[in-house]
Amino acid sequence: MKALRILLLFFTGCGLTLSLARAEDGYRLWLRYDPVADETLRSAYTQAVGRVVLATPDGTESPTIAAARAELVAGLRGLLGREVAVECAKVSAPVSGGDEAYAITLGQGSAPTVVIAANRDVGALYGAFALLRQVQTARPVGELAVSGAPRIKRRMLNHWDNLTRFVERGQAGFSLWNWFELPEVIDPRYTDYARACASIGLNGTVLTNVNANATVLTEQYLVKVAALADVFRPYGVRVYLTARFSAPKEIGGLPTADPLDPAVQAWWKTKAEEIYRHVPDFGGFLVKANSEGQPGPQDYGRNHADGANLLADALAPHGGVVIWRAFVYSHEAPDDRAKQAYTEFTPLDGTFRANVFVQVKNGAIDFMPREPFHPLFGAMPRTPLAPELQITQEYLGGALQLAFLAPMWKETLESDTFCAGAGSTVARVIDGSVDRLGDSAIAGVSNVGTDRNWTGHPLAAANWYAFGRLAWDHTVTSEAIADEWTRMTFSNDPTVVAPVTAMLLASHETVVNYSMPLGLHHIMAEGHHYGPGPWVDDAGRADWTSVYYHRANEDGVGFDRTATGSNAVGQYRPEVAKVFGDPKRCPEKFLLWFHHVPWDQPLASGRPLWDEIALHYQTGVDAVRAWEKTWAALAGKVDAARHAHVAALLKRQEADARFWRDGCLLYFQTFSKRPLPAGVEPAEHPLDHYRNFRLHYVPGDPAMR
Ligand code: GCW
Repeated sequence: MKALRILLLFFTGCGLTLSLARAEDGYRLWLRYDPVADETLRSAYTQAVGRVVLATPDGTESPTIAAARAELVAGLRGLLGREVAVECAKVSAPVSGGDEAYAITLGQGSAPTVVIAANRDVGALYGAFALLRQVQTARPVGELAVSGAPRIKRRMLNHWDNLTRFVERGQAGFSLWNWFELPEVIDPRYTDYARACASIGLNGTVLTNVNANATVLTEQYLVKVAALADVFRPYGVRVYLTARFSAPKEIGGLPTADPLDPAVQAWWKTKAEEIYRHVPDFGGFLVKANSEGQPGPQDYGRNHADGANLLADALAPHGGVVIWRAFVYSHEAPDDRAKQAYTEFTPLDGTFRANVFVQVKNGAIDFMPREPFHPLFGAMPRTPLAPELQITQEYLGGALQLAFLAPMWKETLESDTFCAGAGSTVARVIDGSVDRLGDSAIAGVSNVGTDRNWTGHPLAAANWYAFGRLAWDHTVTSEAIADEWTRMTFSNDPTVVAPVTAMLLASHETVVNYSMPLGLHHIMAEGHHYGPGPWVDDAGRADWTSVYYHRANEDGVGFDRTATGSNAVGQYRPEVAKVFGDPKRCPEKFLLWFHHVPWDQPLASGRPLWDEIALHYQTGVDAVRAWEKTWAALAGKVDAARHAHVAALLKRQEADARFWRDGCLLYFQTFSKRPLPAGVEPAEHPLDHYRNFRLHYVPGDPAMR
């Protein structure tokens, strides 16, 4: 009753209709199109954008041109408060940069025409979003004339979405795909999803989980897949599916799924034909095989190339590709888990069909808060490698903690593999500029779900945005991405932009500090992966425990991956190996990844390792507390609903950061036997409190699938 009265007061105070219409719930993401606040700028835009022409070689209307027009009309209406005519025309000269490129030019005169030229209609769509972005981010009028072209051809989201609508490692509600209602019921949200993807240049989506269910390949489901593909097509987003390797047995009635069996080959060929009848521009298959219990070619004594080539041959006549994951490790293999993918895949280089990608996670373990780049990026010159990044924050606080991931992804992309001499960065390997293999791809494991704001944490949408922007152009800086996203999502007011971008840019390092600093990794709680678990020593298999990775004892902590240990450093090129392999030259952020270091070993600061570890945890906690203050000061500058939501989440993050700090330091202290250095707050509870704490029903935990 009291709440109702307060609500009513609120609505009468600021005008009922207005507040209802403008209630900000995050649904619009970065495509808000609210009026340009700066009057001078607004009238300058209004003058410069008299009308817009979408210029393509054939100059005709297509569903994609219609989508571009609709976006421009609605966007400019919102931003400028007027109707701007958008027409089609034939382009006079080709635009450099290929099929998806665009070039915007500004005309002169009393009703100046803005021309968005492109070689294909989808380029015009990307140009439309670019024009809107320039206006949304309050760029000077001259800067409306931008051009762009992607550096990577296939820019896709991977949805770890089950047909039950459970999203593995997803914390933003259920899967967007309402399989049961499809194909008849088309949720308008599918269109908004495609708009959001297209606005940041994404052109592919894998609808289903890599822990795959063959049912999606049945006729009953292909009709539903086709309905989604029809919605996404005008936005340039192609559909891909995960292929369960044992599908010929499970839904095909065959006694085997052996890739060398002619009946199995014929089954996949027929299945591919069926898929393409439903989805003529189907992108292809993503496959997790012989990994974490998934079936695969090794079940029949065959190798990964045999498996990938089986599917590649079925898809090739239709132009489809296979994206075969290198995320493999076996608990029967006694070797360091970090080495296993390299060991298994490098001998296969050159044996994959031309339409196969090998999809490689950014690091060799598994989306840890920080990993050195995966050595495979420097080791398969004859195979197109597609990086797999994780947008959803499986090990980075789920949808409850702020962790802006562009700096982490950039760190990997800018790492030098030295595979073809200095400057052979991961980014240049994967965009094809090192090995010139033709096709290129990049994937991000999606963080979206049915939450009204799509990503749960209002600031987590920045990661969806950042992934798309980097997939399009990996040279864009994290700062530029944070700046754009903040302006489009909240405001161009510099007193909002500066503090919000500062928070975003510091956030990944902050989460690393309070969870797994200095190269510590895989010390999270078991199963759901939320919160600390350095004590996990019994998880069914050694390589799922934490003690396997941190190796703490009374001498020190860290995994010796040098020549005296597992020699994982030997999988990097010598230029890299000699840096990672030398405890004096190894960047401290990777120190405990590669070295077992004595607790009293002085680090660069002159302080002993133990003190540095403790201070990193404290620094992480302190940073979150500082954000709480920064954010509180934004009250009134950020709409009330999102302000309150983020404030509440930061409160949770502060508590979670303390829990990480206290649990980990108490645990490691049992080995270091050293006191906390000055400035580090003592834990609130004894170690057993943290060790015995159980979280229940964590969203995204596969136990809930
Ligand atoms: O990180 C692990 C996750 C699994 C995931 C697996 C993978 C989809 O804990 O949930 O399964 O990686 O990437 O295959």
